[in-house]
Amino acid sequence: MIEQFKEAVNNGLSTPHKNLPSKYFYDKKGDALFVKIMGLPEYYLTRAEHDIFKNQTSNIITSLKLEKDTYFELIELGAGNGTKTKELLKLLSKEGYNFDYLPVDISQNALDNLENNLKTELPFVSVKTKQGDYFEVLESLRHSKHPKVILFLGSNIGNMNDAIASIFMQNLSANLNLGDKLFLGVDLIKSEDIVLPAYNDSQGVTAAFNLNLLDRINKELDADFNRNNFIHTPTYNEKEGIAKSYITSTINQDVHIKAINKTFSFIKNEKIHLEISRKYNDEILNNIITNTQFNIKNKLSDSNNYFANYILEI
Ligand code: AVI
Repeated sequence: MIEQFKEAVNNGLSTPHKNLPSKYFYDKKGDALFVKIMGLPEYYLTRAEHDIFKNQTSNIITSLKLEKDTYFELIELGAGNGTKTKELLKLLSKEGYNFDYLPVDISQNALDNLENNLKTELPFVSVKTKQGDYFEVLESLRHSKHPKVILFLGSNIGNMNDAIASIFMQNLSANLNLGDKLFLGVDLIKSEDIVLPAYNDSQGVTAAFNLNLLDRINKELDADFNRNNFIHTPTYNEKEGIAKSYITSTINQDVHIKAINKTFSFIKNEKIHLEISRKYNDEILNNIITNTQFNIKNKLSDSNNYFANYILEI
């Protein structure tokens, strides 16, 4: 784990266009800051998807063509705290559907918390947590011939560029069988005045979330980044529908990373690219699934039409 982190930091800071992968945002502090982001007034994504789960729950069940007497596995990739999914679990359980809920996460701790919470809140739902990498878990489930519904929510696919997203969808598709479904949450392309503030909130939580990566490098790789010498400078290109997070060096400076045994120089105004948050429409999703067995079957949107959950079927 630490070796991979070291390599990613070294590679990312050794290229002319410096970058650091956003997957490393999520240490303990980063997890807590992300929970805070999800509750920010400017961060509409979580609320919009929750709106769909809360107000269109029966619609979700109908669109997924679930049948009461056919057992299925409901598999959630990157389950988090399951707030949105609970709306669906509640109705499925109340109406007597025959299913197991399989939340998949890399963090056993996140899964334990979710399992305990569900035990008290929804005791009649059968929960089978699966710790591990998404594809390892899917591979292990592949041979069970039970129908599967995969949940991949929260616009998590948006943190992949289009090439990676398309490989991800090909892998996913290769691990599913005819009739299996994917319920995919994506943020929709919309104007800059709505998207940019979501990544540049007035309380500075997103800035802290991004700059926390420098603290993580300091802590885990014994570096001497001074986060006060960097500022959070996100962008959004409305035409392509891509938000990008950068941090910008405010001075000429050198940073030494002991674990890599290397000093990295930053000139004033030099940017480090951290994250991409891709926004979608039908055309972009269709391009991404070109080389897969998936077909788009349906789409549910929130009342503001900010966010969509697509139903894809193999
Ligand atoms: C997890 N992911 C979908 C978030 C997003 O909107 O791209 C991560 C995030 N970055 C800044 N704010 C939220």
